[in-house]
This record gives sequence, C-alpha cells and structure tokens, in this order.
Amino acid sequence: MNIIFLGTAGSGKTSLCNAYGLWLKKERHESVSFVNLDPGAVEYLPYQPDFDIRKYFTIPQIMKKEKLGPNGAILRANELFLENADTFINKINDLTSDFILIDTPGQLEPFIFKESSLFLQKLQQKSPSIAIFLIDAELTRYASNLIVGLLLAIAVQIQIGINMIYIVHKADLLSKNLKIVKMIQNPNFFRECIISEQRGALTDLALIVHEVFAKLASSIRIITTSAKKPFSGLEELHDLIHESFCACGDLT
Ligand SMILES: Nc1nc2c(ncn2[C@@H]2O[C@H](COP(=O)(O)OP(=O)(O)OP(=O)(O)O)[C@@H](O)[C@H]2O)c(=O)[nH]1
Ligand SMILES: [Mg+2]
Repeated sequence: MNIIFLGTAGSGKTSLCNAYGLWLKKERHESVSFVNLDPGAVEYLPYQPDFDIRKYFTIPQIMKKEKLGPNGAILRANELFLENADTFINKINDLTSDFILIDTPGQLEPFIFKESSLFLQKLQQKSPSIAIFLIDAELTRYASNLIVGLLLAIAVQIQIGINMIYIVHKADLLSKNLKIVKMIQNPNFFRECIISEQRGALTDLALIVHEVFAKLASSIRIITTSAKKPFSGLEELHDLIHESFCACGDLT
C-alpha cells in the first residue's frame, strides 16, 4: 500500500515519513520502502530512498538548465512529473515492500493544485493509496488557525480524490496547549473557542467553516503525532491506516 505524506512547507512530512518507517520496522517487523518525490529536498534525508525523484531532476538543476527562478523551476518540475508519470509510477509499483511511504514536495500548492495531483490519482489507480495530511501544530495556536488548517486539508482531499487521514503534527509542541487536542475531539468545544476569540467578522467566517467541519466530524478522525523522540501517535496512525483500508475493502 502507498502512504502519501502531504502538508504545507515545513509541516514535518519528511520527519514523520521517516519516524513511521522506523516504527513499522522496529515495532511491527514490516517491510518498508521510502519514496522521495521532492526534487527540492536537501541533500541529506533521514531515510534512504528506494525511489528518488532527484535521480531524474532537481530544482537547482532545472533552475540552472532552464534559467528559471525557484518558483518557475518548481512549476517546470511539476510538468516533468506528469510527462514521466507512467515511468515513475511503474518504478514505484516495482517496489515490493508492504508499506511504500511517499514523501512529497515542500511546496504543497503547485504539487496539489496543478495537474500533478493527477500523478497521485494515477498512482492510486495502480495500487491502493492513502494520504496523510499534516497540519503543523506550530501554526495552530488559535482555534481559527486550526480551522484554516482543516479547511486546507479538506480542499486537498477534494482535489486529489484519495482517502485521507488528518493529523496535527509536532504534538510535542502541544503539551503547553492541550486545548487544541480537546478542540479536535469535541466540535462543540471547538466552536466555543472560535467564538471566544472575538475577532469580529473573521470569527463569523471561521464559524461558517466550522459548520462544514462539524458536518464532517463524524467521518473525520484527527490524531496528533510527533516525530521528536519519544515518537508519539504512530500506533494510532497505523490503526487508522488499517481501518481506512478495511473500510474500502482492501487489506493489501
Ligand atoms: N517539535 C517538532 N518538530 C518537528 C517534528 N517533526 C518535524 N519537526 C521539525 O520541523 C522542521 C521541518 O521538518 P521536515 O520533516 O523537514 O518537514 P517537511 O514538511 O518535510 O519540510 P519540507 O519538505 O521542506 O516542506 C524541522 O526542523 C524538523 O526538525 C515534530 O514532531 N516535533
Ligand atoms: Mg520534506
């Protein structure tokens, strides 16, 4: 099964991908392959990729070769993803591990909202896939921040059309703000927190989005994870991944 880690820049995709892979190997004795789809990733990755997009192109190479700035190069990289989608997908499908952990580019918007979301859809057609969306705990200090993170997650899910698990990541930073955990678990408390922020028209807007979230709350379970040692939330993440595959009848 493919497990695709998505989230805004710096939300912790690479760290969580690595932590979950280590956990799967050590605690569950599972076979794991790592896939790096980020052509802008720094030289050092915490895991050893079994498929690495940087073997084909990198952002600095595209910038130099095509005389582009960083954003132009990211857009060009997206085109290259699609032009070579079948080759890359076949190579990923050739990996024989039970768990294929897929780390995605730091710049979420061009990857998801440009045609390259088709890449993920094609990948899912070939083998069962689930997306993990990371909401950065550092960016959820207020209830209205959390609602924005959830709105983005919902938008991305609609865009890619792949079953998704929602995570507030960097949970170790939440120890000082347990309110967020309660908000995630209790939509009514979440609503009260938004109201108590008293941000005028912005509060009204946040409440409208909260209504959408409250409607979906019974079908969305949000968990918290941390890739800082000692890792946390990984067992829960694992259970949710299994539940999701069971629910769609696939226990690969
Ligand atoms: N406190 C804390 N920091 C974390 C955690 N996970 C990642 N980080 C930190 O967050 C920063 C970004 O982590 P990455 O794993 O590189 O995040 P990313 O989403 O892959 O980043 P890009 O690919 O550049 O978008 C690093 O400084 C990490 O050490 C966590 O669970 N807790
Ligand atoms: Mg990364």
